[in-house]
Amino acid sequence: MTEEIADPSHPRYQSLMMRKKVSDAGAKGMLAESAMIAHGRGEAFDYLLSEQTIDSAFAATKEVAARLVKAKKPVLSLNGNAIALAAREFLLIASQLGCPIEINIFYRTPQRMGALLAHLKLLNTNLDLDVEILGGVPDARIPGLEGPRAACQQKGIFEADTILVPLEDGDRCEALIAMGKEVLVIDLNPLSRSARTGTVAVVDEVTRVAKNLVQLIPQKPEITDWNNDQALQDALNHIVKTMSKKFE
Ligand code: PTJ
Repeated sequence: MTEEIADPSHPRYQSLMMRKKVSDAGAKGMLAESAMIAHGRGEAFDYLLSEQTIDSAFAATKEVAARLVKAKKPVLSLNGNAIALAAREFLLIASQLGCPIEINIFYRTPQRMGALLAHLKLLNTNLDLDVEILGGVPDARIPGLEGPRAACQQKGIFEADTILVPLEDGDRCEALIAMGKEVLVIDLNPLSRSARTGTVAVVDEVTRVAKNLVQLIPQKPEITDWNNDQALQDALNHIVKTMSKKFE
């Protein structure tokens, strides 16, 4: 039986709609089996952040926009969950930057790659955009990683100087940093290895970040002397402050 979605006045409407997006993408064969669990982990952190873009996350998003605009060869590396939740916004961002999107998934199967490529290509056409979608024909490997998750494309991730990686796994984030790249992370968990390893980590929900980037990129913000540890500490402080208020 299909689960009914509450009406828009429901206090958890946005959250329920996001779950539906993940569940629909799963039914189309786009996602890993553990995708909903990963989403649930994100939801838990989002609850602790009061489901909002906190000030330090907005500053981090602005920094990401600045670094993407300044990059010589940027690429957006998208996994299943990021495509399920914010494919439209990421296509708009890639189009603004004139850069490719590379589908790069942790649990790589030909079926999933086919479903994700078809989804992005159809949306690209429907939005009347001309974004290059890579990932289907891997011809390079990320050094230091074993198995299919090392697979990438030469003219995409391999040669990029700056990579946006929403929901990246810690090993791959470290491997990309070891290749000398600027790695721009989106992850609701401020304690994750990716958030701590990335050049800039945005501790915010991927859909909100993508929408903010669409607004910020045309403004061409300036790069700052970014302190990632300070931004992660701000997110943790926010969580502690919000939680202690609940018990006052
Ligand atoms: O690459 P794929 O498509 O094969 O998918 C792999 C998943 C996402 C299943 C895999 O990477 C995984 O299991 O991820 P983890 O280890 O559960 O990590 C997911 C991270 O993303 C966690 O730190 C979550 O807090 C965070 N996260 C989940 N949903 C969101 C999110 N961050 C931002 N926005 C979200 N909507």
